[in-house]
Amino acid sequence: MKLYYLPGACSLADHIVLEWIGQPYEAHRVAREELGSPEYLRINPSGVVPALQEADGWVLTENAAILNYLADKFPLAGLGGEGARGRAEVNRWLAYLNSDLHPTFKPVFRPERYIDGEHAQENLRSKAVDRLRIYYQRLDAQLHGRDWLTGTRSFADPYLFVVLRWAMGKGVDLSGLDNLTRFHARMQDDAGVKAAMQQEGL
Ligand SMILES: N[C@@H](CCC(=O)N[C@@H](CS)C(=O)NCC(=O)O)C(=O)O
Repeated sequence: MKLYYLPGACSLADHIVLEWIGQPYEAHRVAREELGSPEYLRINPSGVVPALQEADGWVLTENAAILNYLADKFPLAGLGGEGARGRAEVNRWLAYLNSDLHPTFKPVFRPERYIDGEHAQENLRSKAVDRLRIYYQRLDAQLHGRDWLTGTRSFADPYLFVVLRWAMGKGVDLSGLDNLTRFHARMQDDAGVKAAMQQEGL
């Protein structure tokens, strides 16, 4: 298995999951300028990371699909929740992270993709940063009395870790969200998280 990643991007969630699974894999760093190259577009026609390639050449894209696939392929790792409801709970939080919270970062990272003019871009960026706090408040409440989003470790947790790193890097107000702060510290201490981050040069 080969994971295509950009350092610190949402692909870090898959990277951590691969470390937690503990089976052989290759991590392939994609340079930002390679994302639009014909070679990489053959791997992921959207020109984004992550992509996961199997030894027979089959490629899977879309983070939510990759994380579910890894959980199904390696059930002993126990990252996909218990039974139908357990999996649904994991996917509930993954969907929240992947389809609500993550897209709100897009105008924070690249406001010029959405609006012209420096002032308008700053305004958009700052509104998105404010909006993000609302998402983190809900996540903080979910972590009340829990070490992991669904109570047991799952593939949703590394995704939360990734977007927490972004929030810290982009000045999202996380004050008072102590469950999130503790979660971030626990994850940073985790051997698999450390290994993935080290490989990505973070
Ligand atoms: N829908 C895709 C989105 C992936 C995505 O947004 N990847 C970002 C990194 S977190 C990316 O590669 N961005 C490069 C770019 O937009 O130029 C998924 O969930 O896998």
